[in-house]
Amino acid sequence: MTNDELLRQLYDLTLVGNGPAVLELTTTGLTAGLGPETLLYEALIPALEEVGARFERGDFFVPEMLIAGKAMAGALDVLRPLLAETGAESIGTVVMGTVKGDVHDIGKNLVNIMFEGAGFKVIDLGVQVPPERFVEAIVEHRPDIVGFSAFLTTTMPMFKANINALNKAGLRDQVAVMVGGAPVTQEYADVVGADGYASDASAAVVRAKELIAARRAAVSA
Ligand code: B1M
Repeated sequence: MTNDELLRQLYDLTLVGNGPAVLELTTTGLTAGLGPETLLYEALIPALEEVGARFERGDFFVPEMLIAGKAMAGALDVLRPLLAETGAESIGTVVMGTVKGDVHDIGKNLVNIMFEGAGFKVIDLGVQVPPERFVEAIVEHRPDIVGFSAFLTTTMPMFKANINALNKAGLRDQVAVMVGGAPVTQEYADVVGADGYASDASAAVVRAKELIAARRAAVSA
């Protein structure tokens, strides 16, 4: 099988949510010398995008989305140590969570993996995280950044609710707020008063480093 055929098969099998075969093909791809990023960005993520498109058209329903998501999550478990390979000292701490009312976590987990790979310490609060839980975690861990993920237009307003909770707790100026998730835009991030936005996991690392550098420069000025 050529690499192109392998990627095509991985895409097709993720699309139909064949978890065991996705796992096997991910391992085969790595053995054949394909990089973890290639498997992610040229097969796994495009397959989930197509799942979303089919769901919107009414060709797929929630169970199909669920099994495709599970297949992708299984592959991520295999790719995680390779994507997060780093000997670097911690360059900052990030508290991350998917906002209240939202159970999507694949995108958040991928951002966490890339953060860890870049040398951040990540405290993952999981999904459906209420504002008060973010507040508690900030008090406990004193992170440089708190990251909110939202994947539904109906849960994006939780960004504002979370920021209000930080303001109320007197924590807003102690932490940089980053937001992201499929329906989120830079414009929306600006409207809710977030400090940073990124459209994908790699961009999230770049933006997080910029935010930390800016905060440290402000402190030492
Ligand atoms: Co849902 N779902 N889902 N779903 N699902 C979407 C998000 C949807 C776009 C599908 C569609 O209609 N095209 C749609 C939302 C529409 C909208 O609001 N605009 C949708 C819907 C409607 C729903 C339900 C309401 C369906 C229903 O029940 N009728 C329901 C909601 C449940 C809830 O949360 N309350 C639901 C449920 C589910 C499943 C549970 C079945 C499953 C989730 C499994 C899981 O996550 N464990 C699921 C799935 C799999 C999807 C799709 C198909 C794939 C999501 C995914 O993992 N993408 C999705 C369609 C799509 O996204 N195209 C869809 C791959 C992932 C790598 O990308 O999540 O964008 P992404 O993450 C990126 C960036 O967003 C960014 O970096 C990540 C990595 O590059 N990023 C950040 C993320 N967080 C960041 C934080 C940052 C910075 C960047 O800083 C802090």
